[in-house]
Amino acid sequence: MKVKQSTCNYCSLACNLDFYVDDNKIKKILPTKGYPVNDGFCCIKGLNLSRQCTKFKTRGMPLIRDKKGKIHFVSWKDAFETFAIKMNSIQKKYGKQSAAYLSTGQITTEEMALLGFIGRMYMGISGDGNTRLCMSTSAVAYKQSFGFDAPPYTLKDLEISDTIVLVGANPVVAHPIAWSRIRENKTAKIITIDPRKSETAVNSDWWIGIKPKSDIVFLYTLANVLINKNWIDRDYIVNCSENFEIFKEHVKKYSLEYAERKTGISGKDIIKLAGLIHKGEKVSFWWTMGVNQGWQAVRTAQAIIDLAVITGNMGREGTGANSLSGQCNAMGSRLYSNTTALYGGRDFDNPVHRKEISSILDVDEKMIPEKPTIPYNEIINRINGGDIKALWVIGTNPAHSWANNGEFKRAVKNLELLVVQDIYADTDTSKLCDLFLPSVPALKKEGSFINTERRISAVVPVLKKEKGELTDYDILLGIGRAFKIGKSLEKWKTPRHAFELIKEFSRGMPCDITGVDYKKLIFSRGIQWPFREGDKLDDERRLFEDNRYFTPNGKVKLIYEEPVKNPAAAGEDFPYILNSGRGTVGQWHTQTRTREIEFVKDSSMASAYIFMNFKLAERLGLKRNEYAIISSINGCKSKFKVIPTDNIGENQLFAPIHYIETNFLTPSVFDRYSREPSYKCTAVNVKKIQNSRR
Ligand SMILES: Nc1nc2c(c(=O)[nH]1)N[C@H]1C(S)=C(S)[C@@H](COP(=O)(O)OP(=O)(O)OC[C@H]3O[C@@H](n4cnc5c(=O)[nH]c(N)nc54)[C@H](O)[C@@H]3O)O[C@H]1N2
Ligand SMILES: Nc1nc2c(c(=O)[nH]1)N[C@H]1C(S)=C(S)[C@@H](COP(=O)(O)OP(=O)(O)OC[C@H]3O[C@@H](n4cnc5c(=O)[nH]c(N)nc54)[C@H](O)[C@@H]3O)O[C@H]1N2
Ligand code: SF4
Ligand SMILES: [Mo]
Repeated sequence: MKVKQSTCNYCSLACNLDFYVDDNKIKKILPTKGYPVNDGFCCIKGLNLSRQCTKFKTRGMPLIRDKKGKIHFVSWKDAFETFAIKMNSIQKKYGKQSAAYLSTGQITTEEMALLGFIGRMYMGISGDGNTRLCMSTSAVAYKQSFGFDAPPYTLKDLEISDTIVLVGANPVVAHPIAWSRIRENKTAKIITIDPRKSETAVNSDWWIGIKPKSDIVFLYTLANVLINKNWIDRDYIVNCSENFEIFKEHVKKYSLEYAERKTGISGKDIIKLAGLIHKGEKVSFWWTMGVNQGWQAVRTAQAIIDLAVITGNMGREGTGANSLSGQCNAMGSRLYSNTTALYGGRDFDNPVHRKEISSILDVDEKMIPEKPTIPYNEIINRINGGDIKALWVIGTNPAHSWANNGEFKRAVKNLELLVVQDIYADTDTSKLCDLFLPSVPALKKEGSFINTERRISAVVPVLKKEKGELTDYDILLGIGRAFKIGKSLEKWKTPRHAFELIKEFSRGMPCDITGVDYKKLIFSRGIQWPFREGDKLDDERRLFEDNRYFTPNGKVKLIYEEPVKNPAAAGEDFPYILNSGRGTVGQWHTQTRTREIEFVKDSSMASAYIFMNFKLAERLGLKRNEYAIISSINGCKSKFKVIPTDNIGENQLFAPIHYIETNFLTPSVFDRYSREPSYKCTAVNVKKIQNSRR
C-alpha cells in the first residue's frame, strides 16, 4: 500500500492527512502525526474525505443544454469551443464587461491564479468569489490597519495564551482542530462573546451573551475603560501605532450605562473583562463570521485590532488580533486570485506593481487591470440590470449561499450563458446552467493551499484521474487554449509552473515565499509565509515580532467610526432577529459534499430547522418539531421545523446555513467597505403553521 500525505480541502485549518492507497482506492485515512496543525487528529469531515464524487458522479464529461432546454453530454473539445465561442460573441455584442465570474476558496492557489489570469487579464472581466461572503471584512480591516492583508498569528498562540477572547466564533463546530488546540491549553481563561450560547460558549469559562451586532459599542466601551484605568501599554502605543489621541477622544463617550443599554452587558461585567485583559500577560483575540458578517463589520474587526494594540497584545507569543479564515484556501484566494488584490497582495492602481506583474507574465501592461473587481453584489445587480449576460461559476453554489438567494435565481433568468464548473452536476446552481464543466475533487489534484495561519501545504494527487477526467487546472488550460491565448499560456503549463509564477508575484511583498521549494512541500510540515530565499525553516512564524507593520511609516493605524444602525432593522412587523451559521461539525455549507457521508446524513436533520427560545415557542404555541413560517424583511417566507432551546435569547432565532431556506430570508445588506453580506442579523416574524407536524 502506498502512503500519500495531502491537505484536507474543507476548512481553513487545512489539516494534513495520510492516505493509504491501493489499486487507486483509498483504504484508510490517518491524520498526519507530527504535522504542526493537527498532529495526529482531525474532524469527521477529514476522516471521510474519500467520500467525494463516489455516490454522485459526473462521468467526467461536460454537459450542455440544447435550445429545447434538454441536457446532453459533450466532448471536452466541444465544451471548450462552446465556452470560447459563446463568451467571445457575448463580449463582442454587449462589450467586454458583459461577462463575469464567481469563484471560490476551495480550489488550489495555482488554479486560482490561472483563473485570475484568464478571467481578469485575458478576458478582461470582473471576477469575485465566495470569499466575499466570508473573509473580505478581515482582508479590508487588516489592509487598512496593518497596511497588508496579514493574519498575524500562528495557531500555537492558542496553546500559549493566558487569556483567549473569542468574538463571534464557534470553533467547537467550525474549527474543531483549533478548539482542540485551545484545549491543549489547560490554564487559559476562555471568554466567548456571542449572542447565542453556542457549543463554544457552553464550553468556555465565561460566555458574554451580547445583543446581536452590538459588539462595536461593547469594544469601544472596553477600550474606554482600559484607557481610563491606565491599563494600556503606553510604550507600544507610542512606538508602534498612530491615531491614539483621537481614538481616545472617540471612545470617551462610551459610558458603562450607554453600553449596558445597547449591548445588554452590565457595566460590572465590562469592567471585569477589562480587568482580565489587564491581568493577562498574553491575551489573544480571535474572531470569525459573527464579526465579519454585518453592516459595520470592518469597523468592528478594527475595534478588536485597536484593543489588542492599545494593550500591547501584538507581535508576542500568545497574543494578537486574529481572524480565523473559513475555507481551506481562503488565504490563497485573498492573495493570489487576482480579484480584489493584484497577485501577491499588490495594488491594481499602483503602476509599479502592474509593471512588475506584466513583466513576470511576459504580457502587455495593458492586460493588467487597473482596478479591483466589482464586488459580488454588484455582479448580481448588473445581471439583473441587463449589463452582464454571461456568468461563469467555479466551486461555489450561489443559488443556495448568496444572501437573498431568490435574487440569484432571478438573475440567472436574465443571463444568456451560465457556465458552472463544479465537482457535482446536481448542485442548486449546476442544475440551472447552460454548460457544465465537471472537475475532479482535490483528491486527484496537484498544487497547494494556504491555511488560516498562513501555512502553505501541498495538495497531492492521492488518486489517479480516470479516463476523461480533468482537474480545474486542466479545464482552465483547455479554456485558455480554446481562446487561443498563445505564448503567454505557456508560462502556466503545469501547477508547478504556476507555483513558480506565484513565487515571483510574492517577491518583495510581505507574503514573500521565494524560499519555498514546490517539491519539498510534499511530505513536509508546511511553511508559513513570509519565507524568503535563504530563510531558516521553522514550525511557527508570527508577524510583527519586530514591531514594524506594513504601512508606509511602519505603524499600525487605530481606526474607528461612529456606530450606525442596521439598515434593515427589526421593527413592529418583524420583531425577531434571525441569526445564522454552521449547524454541525459534519455538515459543510450547502452540503453538496457532506451529503455523501452516510453517518453525517443519518445524524443531521433532513430539512431546514430553526432554534427558538422555549418562552417564545410557548408564546407562539409551537412545540418541538412543529413547523413555522418565518417571514423576512426582504419580503420572502420560508418554512422551518422548530427546535426550542434556552441557548438563544427570547427575541432571537438561529438557522443553520446548510439548508437553502435560510438565505431565502437574508436581505441585501452589506458592509460599506468590504461589501460582505450582513448574514447574521435579519429582521423576521414567525407564524405557526396550524395543525402541522410535517
Ligand atoms: N462544520 C463546518 N465547519 C466549517 C464550515 C462549515 O460549513 N461546516 N464552514 C467554514 C467556513 S467557510 C467558515 S467562514 C467558518 C465560520 O466559522 P464561524 O464564524 O465560527 O461560524 P458561524 O456559525 O458562521 O458563526 C460564529 C458565531 O457567530 C455568532 N454571531 C452571530 N451574530 C453575532 C454578533 O452580532 N456578535 C457576535 N459576537 N457573534 C455573533 C453566531 O451565533 C455563531 O455562533 O467555518 C468553517 N468551518
Ligand atoms: N446565512 C448565511 N449564509 C452564508 C454564511 C453564513 O454564515 N450565514 N456563510 C457564508 C460563507 S462564510 C461562505 S464561505 C459561503 C459558502 O458558500 P458556497 O461556496 O456556496 O458553499 P459550498 O457548499 O462550499 O460550495 C462550494 C461548491 O464547490 C464545489 N466544489 C468542491 N470542491 C471543488 C473543486 O475542487 N472544484 C470545483 N470546481 N468545485 C468544487 C462543491 O460541490 C460546491 O458546489 O456561504 C456563505 N453563506
Ligand atoms: S478540522 Fe478542518 S481541515 Fe481539519 S479535518 Fe476537519 S474540516 Fe478538515
Ligand atoms: Mo466562509
